[in-house]
Amino acid sequence: LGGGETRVRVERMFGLMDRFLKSDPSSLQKDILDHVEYTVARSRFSFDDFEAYQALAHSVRDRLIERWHDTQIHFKKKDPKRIYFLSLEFLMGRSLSNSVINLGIRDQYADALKELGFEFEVLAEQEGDAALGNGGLARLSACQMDSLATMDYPAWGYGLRYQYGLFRQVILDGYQHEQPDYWLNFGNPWEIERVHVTYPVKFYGTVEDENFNGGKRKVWLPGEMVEAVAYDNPIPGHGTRNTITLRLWAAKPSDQIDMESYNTGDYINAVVNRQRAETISSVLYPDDRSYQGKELRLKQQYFFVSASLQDIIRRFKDSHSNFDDFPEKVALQLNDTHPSLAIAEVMRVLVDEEHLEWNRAWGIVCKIFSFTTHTVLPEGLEKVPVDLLESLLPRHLQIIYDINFDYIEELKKKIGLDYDRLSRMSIVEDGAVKSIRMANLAIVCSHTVNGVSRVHSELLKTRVFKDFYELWPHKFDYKTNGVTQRRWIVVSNPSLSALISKWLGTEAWIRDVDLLAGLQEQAANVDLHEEWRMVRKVNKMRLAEYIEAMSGIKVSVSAMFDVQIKRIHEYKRQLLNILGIIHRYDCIKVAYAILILFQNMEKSDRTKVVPRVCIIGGKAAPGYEIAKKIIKLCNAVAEKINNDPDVGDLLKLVFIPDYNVSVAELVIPGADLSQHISTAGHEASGTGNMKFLMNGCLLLATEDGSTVEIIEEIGEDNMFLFGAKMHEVPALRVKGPTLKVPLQFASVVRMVRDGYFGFQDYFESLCDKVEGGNDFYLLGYDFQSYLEAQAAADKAFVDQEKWTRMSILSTAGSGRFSSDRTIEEYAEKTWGIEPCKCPF
Ligand code: F58
Repeated sequence: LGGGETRVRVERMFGLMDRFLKSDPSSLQKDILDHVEYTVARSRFSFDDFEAYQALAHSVRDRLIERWHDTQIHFKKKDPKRIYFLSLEFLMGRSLSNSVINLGIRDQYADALKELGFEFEVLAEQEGDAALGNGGLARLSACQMDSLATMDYPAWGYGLRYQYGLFRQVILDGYQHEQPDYWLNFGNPWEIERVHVTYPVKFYGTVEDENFNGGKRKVWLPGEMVEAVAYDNPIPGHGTRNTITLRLWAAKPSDQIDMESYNTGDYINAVVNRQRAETISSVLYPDDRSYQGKELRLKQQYFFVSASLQDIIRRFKDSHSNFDDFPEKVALQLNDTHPSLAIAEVMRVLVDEEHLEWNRAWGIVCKIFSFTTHTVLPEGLEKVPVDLLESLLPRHLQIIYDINFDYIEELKKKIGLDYDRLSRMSIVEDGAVKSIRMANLAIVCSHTVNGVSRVHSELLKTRVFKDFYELWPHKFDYKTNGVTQRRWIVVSNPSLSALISKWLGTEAWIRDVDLLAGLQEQAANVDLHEEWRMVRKVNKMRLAEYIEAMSGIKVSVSAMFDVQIKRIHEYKRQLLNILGIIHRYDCIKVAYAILILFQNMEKSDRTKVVPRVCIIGGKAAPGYEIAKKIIKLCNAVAEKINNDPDVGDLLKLVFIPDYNVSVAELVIPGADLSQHISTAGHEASGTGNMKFLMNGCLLLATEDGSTVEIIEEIGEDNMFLFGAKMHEVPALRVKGPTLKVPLQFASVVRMVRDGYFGFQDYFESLCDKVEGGNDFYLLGYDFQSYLEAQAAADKAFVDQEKWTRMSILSTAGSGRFSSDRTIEEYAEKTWGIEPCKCPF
């Protein structure tokens, strides 16, 4: 406390405030109604569901802010080493249910709302998704934030507040169309705009030499300046008061530039130019395959990196004056290569602005960065054209060249003058277009290079980054991905969650997911079986209602719900799934023909067909033609099958449009079988498989990515495996055109080629991709074993007791795939941080 006057003021403030907001029903009701009246500005006697949602969200936000303040004060007081998680993408989905569950006040809110005449679930449906990311990498970041908060780690997430998130997918005549996702249209109650937390970010210009302390130093004279404004999103932990920050930056015009134009009278142009600044954070790039050297994308990367580092360094300098302590207090995690300009930026700040000597700055940089890569595809590795970097960030290019020079000199000492290898390992690529290899930069400057599953790490070590592994084996590690059971069981599958707690006799598994293993002992218990099936049926009914509302297709809940939901990629092989469905359809048709011919049910296989509802969902990158054709084929096949009276309930195919986090929350609990069928050696990890597993869905899968580790946990008897193994794939590709392909494969592809599903010309190139020696992803080769795995799934499904046991064992074996485990490994092995629990 300061002087007497301050003391009086503080005492008065304490006297006025309740320590914490209360959470009994009438306090909650009062809060909600106050927000209706004063925040939403509607009469408390007349407001609709959406307005009720807004008021509810604001009342939850108040409680979040309270905890968030306490946490930040606590972190500040304790000053622990912090982890700063830099990611260009976060796929958060909805916040309401997750927040009230983590805060432990969901039931109180539900009761309070009931008395006001509202259903919590109905209001929760009003919320749109925050979709600031493309796919797996982005959703992983969101899961990891939940775990960081729950496990009390002193963590900050940093990213970009895109005005348009991932495009909305609209299906017209079976084709994908993209529409902008203006998710901020109706306001966003989950963020807090920090108008005073702003930093200038510089671009373009020139670098000059300036006299300094008897020597020279570099000075960057920027040509453009933009302001970064912070938007804080509190992330509550479960069962703890700790609430951490996801800080997203929005670009605003800077007042420091363009004043000249105002003064010279070019008012209109000055205003128009200012709007250019905002485009930096306007839109998320929707391509999750390859990196295109686009200037705006590079601007986005630097914008968020520069603002985040100014913030991080400012926080460090608040309580430290010596940069040698920086690695004791700061760990910087690079989520893929997108934020790797941070390396050059830290060097620039330390050398040019803080005037540290180069080698001292370099010593610090080498201790603070860790890097995780999420892909095995060489086209996923970013390369930034030197020309582009030179114009946008001239000083950073110099720094990268200097880093590269020192590093190559050291490398020569270690490996000699092996010029091929030196050139492969160089940060600078001398090709037709001279470029900076961002992955090489990240590897050289990070103390740890992580893969996202064991086999991914092996691929990195033996193929993608082989040269680096041989040089620095100690840098390479992996942390198998995980997902948060809070969102993927507790929020999205409340009935299963209650059932698990009942049978385990505790809710402790929500924070300690290894306890799920306790279900193994009960896997044969008939009472559990009955309740388990009941829960699954209710979830299937919920999904069936959604399907009917969305597509008009009625599906039977006694059929097997077979799901493949993920981004559309050739390597993920949705096409294999569709061709398998065509084969199934053909078999049903043949069985029907026999039935008609012989008028004899016995002779026909029709009675043996296990009814299926096949569900496919996912977005294709807007420029990815083949992926778009796969979506169209799915819809064309669906049209044919669903309207064929010979088929009836035996087979339905549904394409779920606009797949996103909320849709996943609905679909996953209702799935019996889910497909993870990438060509072996292509999926770095996969995390969808983990979500399905937690929900007791059986997996039909190839031995790829994290599936290999799932097999070790639950055993291959509890899933349906097929396909070429990773080590076989290269040789199979070499054999290419001479590979023997089953007749059934040729026959289903022929049906597509011959126009059985229409659009003959349009599908031709799709068929060409899997025939005539072009079958890079080995659909033809794997087709036979795929059908066999499908047949095994059918057989198991008929035996409901067996199926239920497998389902229980899936959930029971899912403990290892929690992001809590992943984060603990990162914290201990990579970041060197410890929990810092808020005591209140
Ligand atoms: C995904 N990668 C992986 N984007 O495909 C998936 O196996 C993994 O489970 C997930 O990350 C989380 O680790 C992903 O979403 C990319 O890998 C981008 C590809 C294009 C260049 C930048 C990375």
